[in-house]
Amino acid sequence: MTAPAPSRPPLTPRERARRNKRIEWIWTLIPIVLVMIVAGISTPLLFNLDTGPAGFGSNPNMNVDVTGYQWFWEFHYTDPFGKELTNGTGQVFSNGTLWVPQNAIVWINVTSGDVVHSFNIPQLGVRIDAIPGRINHYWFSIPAGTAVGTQFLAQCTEFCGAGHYDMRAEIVVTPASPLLHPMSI
Ligand SMILES: [Cu+2]
Repeated sequence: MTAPAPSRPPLTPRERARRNKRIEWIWTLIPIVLVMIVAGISTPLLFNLDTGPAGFGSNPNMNVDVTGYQWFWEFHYTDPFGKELTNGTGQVFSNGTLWVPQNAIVWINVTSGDVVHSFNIPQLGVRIDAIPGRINHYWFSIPAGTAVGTQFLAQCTEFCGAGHYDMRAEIVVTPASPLLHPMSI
């Protein structure tokens, strides 16, 4: 018969408390540091949603009122001061096609004329609800290097009735222009 292996003497309450404290500090401080890193990265991006991307002031800006109807999208163009933009023939609205200059920051004010819709341009990362009686703001820009004439597809992503499947629009890239005449392609 062999003697049992000698076991370590049990920790005193004071030793146990000291060790617990060390691990408590470790698993408190590491998450705090991680949360601060995530917050530091994401906070400016959150503000960008409201103010536009950093350095956008050097680009021309345009506002587009986007209104969803059963079952089409209507676009109404203005400059940053509310002046209507036209193609020279007095046209300030377009249906089904949104003309966007290459270098513009496009601010969209999205609403609906009837039921709830949702304006979605998957390739540009745009998705925002169109709700009657409410205006939702968002912005997007055309990625650098995109050729004139490139088209992006927009579509309604909120089921809104029989014609929902065909409630699309094209975003067409026009030459960069400080004149902000988005329809004169
Ligand atoms: Cu719809």
